[in-house]
Amino acid sequence: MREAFPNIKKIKYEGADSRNPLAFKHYNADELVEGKPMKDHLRFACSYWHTMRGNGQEIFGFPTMLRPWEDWSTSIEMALKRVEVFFEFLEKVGIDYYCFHDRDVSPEGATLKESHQNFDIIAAELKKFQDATGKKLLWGTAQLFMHPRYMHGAGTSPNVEVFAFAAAQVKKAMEVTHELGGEGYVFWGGREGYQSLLNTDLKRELDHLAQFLKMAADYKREIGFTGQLMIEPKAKEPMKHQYDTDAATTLNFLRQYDLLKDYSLNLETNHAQLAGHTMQHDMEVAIAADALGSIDANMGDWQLGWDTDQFPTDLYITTHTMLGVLKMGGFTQGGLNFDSKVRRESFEPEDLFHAHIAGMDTFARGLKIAAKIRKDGRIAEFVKDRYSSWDGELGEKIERGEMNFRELEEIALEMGEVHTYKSGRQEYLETIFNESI
Ligand code: XUL
Ligand code: CO
Repeated sequence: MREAFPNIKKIKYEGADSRNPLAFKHYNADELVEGKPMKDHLRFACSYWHTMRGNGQEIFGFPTMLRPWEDWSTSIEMALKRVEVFFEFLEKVGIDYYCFHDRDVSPEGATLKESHQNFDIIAAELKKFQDATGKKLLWGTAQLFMHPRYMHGAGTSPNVEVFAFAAAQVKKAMEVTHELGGEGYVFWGGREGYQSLLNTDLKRELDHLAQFLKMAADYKREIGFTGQLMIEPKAKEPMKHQYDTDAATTLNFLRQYDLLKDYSLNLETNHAQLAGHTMQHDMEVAIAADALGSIDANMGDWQLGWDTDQFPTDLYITTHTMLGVLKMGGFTQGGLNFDSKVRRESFEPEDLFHAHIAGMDTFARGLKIAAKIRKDGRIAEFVKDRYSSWDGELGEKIERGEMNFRELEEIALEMGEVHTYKSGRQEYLETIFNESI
């Protein structure tokens, strides 16, 4: 096949002064930050669904994307051709990892058996290209939300036959992910929620979802898959309410059903926003529970109430995100997956490059700024000092669980009043943050 992007060569790092639109200004893969190459901190991944399957269609508009290699069909031939185009893209943009849903890469057949067969053909092609290029699968997943059979949910469907069908689809997707050496497997429950509580037995649905996830973890062990299993929270869209609403809700669900030993979280920036949080908030919650597995890197629009999946170009967000990643000691099997799509108006193939370069450069800067903030140390020092009263004998005893209310009352009566307040200095800290940008 002739090249899909004939006018584009491999994207190179040219430094901050470059005016070449098809060059990195900040992402320099092998440059060391805190002693580790940028590429190993960031572990960028490209999502197959947006990059290869996004056509620009939305509720008020037909497809806009110009993709010269596409016939927009669901044929196996087209699915095979897309794999080749995708790896050319990964090579040229310099991204080492990718993520997919079963149905993004291979077409649904007339029966489940046929779908499995299609998937096997494409999986073999993906393997061939992975071996030839050294590109790797960050995570795989099953698409359990587009087909009409999943309109009422998959793991939470009121119809047990749908539950069985979904289980079979996940089983296969996990097998393929394992074959392709995937480092993770994600569950995003787009239909696992409700539109109306009038027709919903919430307790029963949650019990079923937990059973579903337990079986998945058992199967993972059975086939010797060593990738991490992750839940991706999202508050709403497509459903009015989704059970894995945010980091805290999902962690609570996992704890309640004793699943936390087998699952971590794949947090997405735009999803945190839909839950009314910042990404920084959801990351802190996940990191505190030692459960941050991976990140879907994108951003939303605070004026809109839906998932715009924009490429991350907001330096504050990428800096906060990388501060969190550095704080947890870096990714192990996770990474930064661009679950991001070009705007409908950015319809030319070249825009796929501009968009990924923008995201990669913004994250590279976020990483460098985060490292600078950490090296400066004033913010960390301030936080440490803010809690310094806890470092005395009383604080340590409380933290060790060696005090009770009676003893604390005695101490408080003796004190009469608290006299040691300190300012929170938020504005000062925000200024230090800005100084590093
Ligand atoms: C949808 C979303 C999904 C998951 C994978 O909002 O983020 O693409 O990342 O199913
Ligand atoms: Co996502």
